Amino acid sequence: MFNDELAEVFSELADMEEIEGQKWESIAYRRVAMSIAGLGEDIRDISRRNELRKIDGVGAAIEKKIRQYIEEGRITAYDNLKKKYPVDFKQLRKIQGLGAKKIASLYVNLGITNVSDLRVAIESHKISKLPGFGEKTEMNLSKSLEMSLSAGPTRIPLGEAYPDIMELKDFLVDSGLFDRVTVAGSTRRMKETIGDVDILAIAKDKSKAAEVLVESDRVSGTVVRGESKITVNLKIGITCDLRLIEEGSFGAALQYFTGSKEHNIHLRNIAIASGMKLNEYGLFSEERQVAGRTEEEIYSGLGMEYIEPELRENTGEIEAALNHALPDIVGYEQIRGDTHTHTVDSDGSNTVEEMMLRARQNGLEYIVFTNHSKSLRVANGLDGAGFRELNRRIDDASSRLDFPALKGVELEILKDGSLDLGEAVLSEMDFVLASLHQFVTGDSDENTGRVVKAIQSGLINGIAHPTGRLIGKREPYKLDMDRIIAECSAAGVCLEINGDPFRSDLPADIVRRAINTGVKFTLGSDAHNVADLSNLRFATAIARRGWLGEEQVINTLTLENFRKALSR
Ligand code: DGT
Ligand code: CA
Ligand code: CA
Ligand code: ZN
Repeated sequence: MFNDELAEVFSELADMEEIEGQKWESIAYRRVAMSIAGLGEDIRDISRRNELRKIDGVGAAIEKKIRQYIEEGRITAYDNLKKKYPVDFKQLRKIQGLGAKKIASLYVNLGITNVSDLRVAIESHKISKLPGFGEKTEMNLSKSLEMSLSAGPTRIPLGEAYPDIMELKDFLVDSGLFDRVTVAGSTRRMKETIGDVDILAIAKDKSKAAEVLVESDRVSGTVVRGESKITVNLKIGITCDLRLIEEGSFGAALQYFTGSKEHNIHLRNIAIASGMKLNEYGLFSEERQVAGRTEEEIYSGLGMEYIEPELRENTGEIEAALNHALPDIVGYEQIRGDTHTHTVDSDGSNTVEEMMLRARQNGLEYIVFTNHSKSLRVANGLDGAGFRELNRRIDDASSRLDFPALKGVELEILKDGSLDLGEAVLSEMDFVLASLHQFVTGDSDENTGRVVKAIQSGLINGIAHPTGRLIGKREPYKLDMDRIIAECSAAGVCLEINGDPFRSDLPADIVRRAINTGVKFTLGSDAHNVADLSNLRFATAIARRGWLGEEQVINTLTLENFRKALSR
């Protein structure tokens, strides 16, 4: 990782020296970039043995630069040139047909620093008018851009990145260099997947603050380091933008960089319609800033209610806020119990006791254990006798630890829609979630029929991860979700919102579709170990993004009322 990062710095140095007309420096840097990228060991170890000069292309001057990078994480010559060319070379170089010279010309003439600037310029046909480009080059660039974009930007499930993002934020806070650090963008909206991380901060000293981010061990290298925006690569495989903001416009910047883009565009049009102007620096009336310090000021300045970040997708929230009719969405701290958890007794890795202790630590008031049933062999599913034995241990642990634990099951829906365990043992369970894991076909009627039969059995409380999707791996099952929602509503069976980051199932748009049918929801982490009990937060985020109120979520109930709600 360190080698790649350093090699990239030398590649950019080569690009920039080429632009500067320093042909020999450029060739030398490119050669050394290649040899560093090809090293079989960490260059820092080579440096420790004092053997840098043995690397192909490394002379005294370059050795000095490598040492500076190892010791200070920067190279003076690079920083100086980067000030002149604040361009994302790495990203632009990937576009077929763009070399250093062309990238330089695009920057100098059109201010293009990254792929999205390039796209805008292509769409407005500015490229073809540049000397040395022409219409044919513009068309070719347009094609290569399409290609590189259709390879798909990498997005990762929020829950996969979340611990790293929180760690990064704490790192910045603990550095003492900032008066304020806030995560914005899709992470703040708690979107199921994120494309990059956006952090806003008020720095005590901008130049020091710009340096500190790369020191975090979550960071693998710098992409662009400017005056007030620093972009770095994170080890989890996406980039992070840190923007340094002035206090007087922090609220406006937070509003702007939280997005979504569609939400922002709609807000800006409302500002314009009332003779004002809205941007990342504030809300302005006749050039006078009327709001900017806080987000609340911005929304109230536009004559509307404050809108929670999770709702900011331009799907009706702005109209509702103008009418003071936003829903009162369920809060993260309102979830009292977790209704989907596994232990070592099927395919989990912690014991019932360990899971209970962590659930209590996380602030929960109860936990439901839902191990797999016998037909799910790969997950070591339990039969009736197995569950009876487990349930005795759950009762025993619950009274020993003085923490409420409910006996449940994640029950296989069999091929013909019947259930994997008999009525007798199910009647001893507090909570029954039914799941479709096996024999799923491409036939929607068949799949839906099995689920509906389970719903109508009168033996279950909820349908787990209803669509069956796995983000980045498996499309949702072919199912008639509207029929399933209607059947659940009629039978008093809950729909689960599963907080496993790769499931995020139901997705928020389907939750939103179901909110007025009377159906209830149950939120579960689907944790298979103690750490993943925190995934309940992501289930709650989906509920919020689906506009759910507290009263529509059964595990916001106190233990006593939750038990009452479970009568089957
Ligand atoms: P992501 O990163 O793809 O998961 O999604 P976001 O929403 O974090 O998008 P990102 O990182 O490109 O930009 C952060 C926010 O900045 C975005 O939510 C809204 C704002 N923003 C970015 N580009 C534009 C734009 O062209 N117009 C407006 N009005 N806002 C923008
Ligand atoms: Ca983002
Ligand atoms: Ca961003
Ligand atoms: Zn499960």
